[in-house]
Amino acid sequence: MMRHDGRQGSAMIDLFEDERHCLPLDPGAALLGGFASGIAPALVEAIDAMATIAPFRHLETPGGGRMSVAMTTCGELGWVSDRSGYRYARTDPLSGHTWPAMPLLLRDLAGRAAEAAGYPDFHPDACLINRYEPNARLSLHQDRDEATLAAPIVSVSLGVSATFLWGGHRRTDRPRRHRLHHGDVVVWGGPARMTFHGVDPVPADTHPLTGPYRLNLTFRCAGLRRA
Ligand code: MD3
Ligand code: FE
Repeated sequence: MMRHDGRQGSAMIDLFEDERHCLPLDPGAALLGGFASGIAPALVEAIDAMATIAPFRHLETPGGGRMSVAMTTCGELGWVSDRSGYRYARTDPLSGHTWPAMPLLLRDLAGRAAEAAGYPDFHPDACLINRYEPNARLSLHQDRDEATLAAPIVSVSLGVSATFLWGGHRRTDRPRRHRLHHGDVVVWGGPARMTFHGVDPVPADTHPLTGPYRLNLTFRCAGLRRA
């Protein structure tokens, strides 16, 4: 298990024992290379099924633009936007119904990844699903609308590879870049939770499971949980 107190010791050695599979990106953040590869076909199938209930849509930005990334959600809370701003909502504004439930396969993956990165007891209530068509991008931002910033965010990449950017705690901190591939999982928590991050325009390419798309799942604790 990873530790996030920055202290040197034998636990820090453990963290490097399989560097290909658990690479610390920053204190609190870890890349689990290929962690989801084995279940990727089932994940893509689950996403397709959920998208028939809550279709992918290009959200409107508060400035009146249209996001190049198409999104949908599963879980109790979904991500919505309009001219008044972004927020989490219990129902899909397109249907008026609750979002599709988060399948056990997804919940279990998120819990196992968080645990492997040093965050046991991760119980997300929202899974945002991003779909990148060729040239779609996500500009540098922080994820700050979750009520529980103590919990990490777990991200799963599927399909076409993309270049992920992450900087520091200020927008102006020069971002570093790392290529994320099909099956890669990244966990961001603790001191890394408020890192500015984004995705460079996704290249025109095809993947056997997703065709022209890159899919990304982000698991979050968005709401205040009741005891
Ligand atoms: C670092 N998604 O949905 S995932 C998003 O690949 C989002 O679709 C990107 O940023 C994507 O908000 C990046 C990696 C990620 C997610 C959340 C983070 C990195 C993060 C939160 C804090 C710091
Ligand atoms: Fe984000």
